[in-house]
Amino acid sequence: VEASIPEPQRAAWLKHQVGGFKDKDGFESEVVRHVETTLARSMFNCDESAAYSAAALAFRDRLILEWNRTQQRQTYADSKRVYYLSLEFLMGRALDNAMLNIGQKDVARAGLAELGFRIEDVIEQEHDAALGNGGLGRLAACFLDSLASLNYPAWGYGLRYRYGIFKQEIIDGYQVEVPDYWLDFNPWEFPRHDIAVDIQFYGNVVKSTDESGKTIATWEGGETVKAVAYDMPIPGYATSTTNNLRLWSSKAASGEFDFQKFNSGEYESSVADQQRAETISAVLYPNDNLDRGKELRLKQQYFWVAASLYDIIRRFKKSKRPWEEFPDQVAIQLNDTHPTLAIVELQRILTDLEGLEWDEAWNIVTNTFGYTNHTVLPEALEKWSVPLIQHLLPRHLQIIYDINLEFLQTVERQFPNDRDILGRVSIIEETQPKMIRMAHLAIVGSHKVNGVAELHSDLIKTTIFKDFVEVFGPDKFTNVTNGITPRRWLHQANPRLSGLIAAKTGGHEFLSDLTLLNKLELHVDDKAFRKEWAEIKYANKVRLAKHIKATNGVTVNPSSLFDVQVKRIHEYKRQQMNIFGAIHRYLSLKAMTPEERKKQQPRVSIFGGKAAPGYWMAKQIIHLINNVGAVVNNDKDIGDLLKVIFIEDYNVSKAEMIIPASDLSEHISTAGTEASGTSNMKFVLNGGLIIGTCDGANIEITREIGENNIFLFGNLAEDVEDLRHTHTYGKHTVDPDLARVFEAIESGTFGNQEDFAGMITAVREHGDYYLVSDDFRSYLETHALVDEAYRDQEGWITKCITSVARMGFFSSDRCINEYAEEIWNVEPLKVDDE
Ligand code: 4GP
Repeated sequence: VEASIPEPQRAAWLKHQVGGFKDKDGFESEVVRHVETTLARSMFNCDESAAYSAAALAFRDRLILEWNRTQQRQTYADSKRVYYLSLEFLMGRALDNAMLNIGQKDVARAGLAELGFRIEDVIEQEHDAALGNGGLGRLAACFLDSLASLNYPAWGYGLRYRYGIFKQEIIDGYQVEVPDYWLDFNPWEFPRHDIAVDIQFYGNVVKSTDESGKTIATWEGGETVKAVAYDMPIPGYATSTTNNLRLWSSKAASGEFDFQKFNSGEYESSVADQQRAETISAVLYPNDNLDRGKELRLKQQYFWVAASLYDIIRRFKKSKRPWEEFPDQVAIQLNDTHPTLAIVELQRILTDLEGLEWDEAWNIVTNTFGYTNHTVLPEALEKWSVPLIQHLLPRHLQIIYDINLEFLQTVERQFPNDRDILGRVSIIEETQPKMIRMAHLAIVGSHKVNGVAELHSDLIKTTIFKDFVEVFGPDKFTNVTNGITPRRWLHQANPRLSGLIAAKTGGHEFLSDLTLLNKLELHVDDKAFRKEWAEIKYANKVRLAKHIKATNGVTVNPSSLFDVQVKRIHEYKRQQMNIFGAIHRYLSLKAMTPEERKKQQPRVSIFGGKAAPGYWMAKQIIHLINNVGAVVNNDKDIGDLLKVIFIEDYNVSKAEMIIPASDLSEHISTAGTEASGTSNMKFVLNGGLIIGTCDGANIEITREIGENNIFLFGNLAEDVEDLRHTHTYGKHTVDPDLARVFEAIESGTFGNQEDFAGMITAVREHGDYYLVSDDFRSYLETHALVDEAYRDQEGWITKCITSVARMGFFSSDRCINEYAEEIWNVEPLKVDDE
């Protein structure tokens, strides 16, 4: 049915076109209108939460108009689009971001004040959209911001989880998980009940031959679930481009089957079917850097990928182009291997449903996809068991086998005398049961594979994907170093610093071209500038200290050195080494005379982060941090010299408060394990220094800012394997300082020693896989250097300003432009701003 309004009636549409508010008055009247109509309240019953809802709705209305115009413009231009497929989008709050990106925060501040509200309190009402675990999900959110800000025609595709990452509560020092039901009121999403796709599962494959003798495979039977689209507008910064994030929600497909059940009185089972369908998009799996092959997770992956491809193809077909032009119109980026089934699904659609020949189809597929790898940790590399795929997606399994056969035949021709390489590169792992190696499938089905920082991209080429470099040649593998959006991570999180930088660099242009930060270096000796710089850092620390007082009940001195490690809790990220270091500091302070103590640099050791609910060791680490805090923070001998704080429920909006308040942040993973890290970039951009290992993006940060401005320590990635080998087969003695820390824990200083036995055994008896003992000495020595450097406040401020000035490279805008040029081959769509 033609839904477009005929020409004669369009005048009426144009006459009544909605504009969205233009100024403070317009904003206020929108807020009042939403309070009084949409929310059915009034000035006699409008609290901060209602004010938030109404303000959000006023901004949403504006965004959706820009969103519509952007989509019309992109459809008209009919140029190539990018689709970013990610199972995680860790978006955080949207209101502040929308106000800043469209340049209306001052209008909103003034308008809300006239209506009786403080804008900061209103912003605080919003529930984080926490549809992700950590780095991978937050990267996807930064990418969406950059794609829109740079005017790329781009869509994100993900799942609309009813429950995002759990809320963390700390009870008696232990992590307790509480469900995060975030959809109570979400003004930022638009349900598109008209955009629904039926997704098939299970069933079986029937083969037949057509007149020409060609084999036809038909996937029959099984069950069907409906995918319904929910759209979230993504406003670009200082541009009218507003892109789309489309999230799929699962619903029962209303079919005769359910209806019959219902009619025959089987109410319960008809409801059960519905619940089973809705379960697919119910929860985000709470694992970071870990794969746990659960059937429901595989269902999520196929459900999301199939719905997204259906949508992408529908859009492509509107242009009536031949299939061979698909890769000229569509670039699909696979954020990790989670969406790898899209490769198989597209091949299935093209061959089984559209009737293309295998090779023709495969050519289209491989030219469409790009794959980003985010980790080399073996426990994070996805594998799905063949029987499970056979059961859930029988036709896809056949196609995977066909892809593998074709692939292995070419490898065999290439390396006729090397039998072993076939087993190593095969998509199928010959274990019991057989497993599908998703990374291998992603590599074979994509035209580019990238890592996320230089070291990481080198490592994937020389370790986990070495054989594929031999097979495909080195050009298929590339690096795109991660970046962060300076809009959220500087302008929004640290408005005063952003304002000061604007004053010194000639306006806020640096937010669109972060390399302009280099102008700051001219002012590094400017006294007034340095003073204000220091005042801003202090004010940010005061704000964090207030939060700590309110939530932990501990008074921390904002003049102390704030030493922060906030990220998912993981043995490879080595929070255990950090807390062992804090214990060592405590023991040293205790052993000092009061005179000696006076000479020490006061510190606040701040931790935050979630442990996956099933990750026992990570939970032990949280417990130890809290127990150490309970002892140290109440020790009269110690006072302000050391405080140990665990901030509950670390998330994006807490990060926006914590990061600007840090003096020193810890990025101390075992060398070679952290693919990039992105919070390292956020901390430096906010005028904090880093203590870190030669790992991930720390290396490139050092190159950019200079090695005098970072505290590096520890063993290098190239030595890790040998060290591990010595631990296992040679002599392994625990560092004496670390041994003293263990003694204190084992003597019960921090509560029941049995609670922490696992952490100690891992180092002392189980080979110290993460090299905590090997790096402990240089870690402590480097912390001593930090203390010394911090005592020279002027020198410290110089380091901070210089570092910020040199951070231009780490904008996600740079990163997205690299993807666009090297991988996607897409151009921005110019916007003539009215
Ligand atoms: C993370 C990596 O651990 C982190 O180093 C990187 O910065 C981030 O991806 C974005 O590229 N990986 C994951 C994961 O979150 O689950 O593999």
